[in-house]
Amino acid sequence: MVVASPTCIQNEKVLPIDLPIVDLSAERSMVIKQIVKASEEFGFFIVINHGVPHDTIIAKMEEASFDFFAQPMDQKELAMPAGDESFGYGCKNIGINGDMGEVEYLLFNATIAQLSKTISNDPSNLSSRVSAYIDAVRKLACEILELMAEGMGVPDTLCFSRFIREVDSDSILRVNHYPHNNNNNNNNNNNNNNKEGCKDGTDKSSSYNHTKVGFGEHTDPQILTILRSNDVGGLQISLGDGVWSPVNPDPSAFFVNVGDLLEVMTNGRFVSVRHRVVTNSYNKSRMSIAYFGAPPLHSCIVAQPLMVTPERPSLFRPFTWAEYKKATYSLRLGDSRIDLFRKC
Ligand code: GA4
Repeated sequence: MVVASPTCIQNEKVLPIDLPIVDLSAERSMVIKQIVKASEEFGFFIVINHGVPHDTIIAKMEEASFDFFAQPMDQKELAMPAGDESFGYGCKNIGINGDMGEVEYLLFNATIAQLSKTISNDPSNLSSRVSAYIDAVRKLACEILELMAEGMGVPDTLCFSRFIREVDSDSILRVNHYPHNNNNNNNNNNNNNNKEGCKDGTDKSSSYNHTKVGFGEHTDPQILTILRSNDVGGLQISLGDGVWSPVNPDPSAFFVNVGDLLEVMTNGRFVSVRHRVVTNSYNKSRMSIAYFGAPPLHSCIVAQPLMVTPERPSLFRPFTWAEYKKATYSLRLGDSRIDLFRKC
């Protein structure tokens, strides 16, 4: 439901709307209906009463992440990717094709065995907190994917979640730290005591004094994303035609994005949501943690047979996740990858 008229930010329309909220503790058949409706309409919904423990999992992960980003740059740089690796610390550069954002981040391979390699200097025991966090959000992602399959009437309700349950699933965890946008740099957030900018020749204190893109618009290539942030906003989802809806921050909730692969597996019934993060005018950093549930590299991605009918023939050609991932990394952040796999 529309609650406000559009306002212009950087020549684009921002239209706050009520985004779907799903209470996972509510009656099952209602939860299923809400999830399916939201995935078809927006490819996005907010999950509350999700069962992931706050104190032992979420708060510990967030605390260790803030500790990591608060370190001096030379310490953070020890976690920069080596060689062909893409996991580890990054600052402003997103991907390998020149995309930039007002963000620093940590990327983890969500395969447990890989975690300890990412961070060698790990004073706050970040790696073990990451493992516990991944375990919890993977379970949540599986639960949601199984509810989705049930809601679509698919007899094999594990048809989507099976991919991310595999031990060699190519899932990723990303921790994004968006330094705040105010220019007096008074650091009233204790967790943001890193005064050193990224080593790209820019001065962070002067480059953060007006709204900028924190993480440019894109869809997530994987199956499902489970995102959580602190109480600082910035996330916006696309409503189409250049209109964006801000997502109110809610640290007690998870934000769920349908990814490209789920759009393909539902033969276009669920939509992969375009989203972005803009820098905020809060006097505090935004910290978001995103789990991207992906299949193993060799998995063949094809629409569920039930979703292909004479009236709705299959929209995409079959492909492997490895093929899709290769296409993803050959393109810019905002490019549409899914279109490359559409049947003519
Ligand atoms: C967007 C979603 C995830 O953050 C990510 C990103 C990845 C990266 O940062 O390395 C990509 C981007 C994301 C899609 C297009 C390519 C690859 C940056 C980029 C320009 C980790 C992912 O899987 O795809």
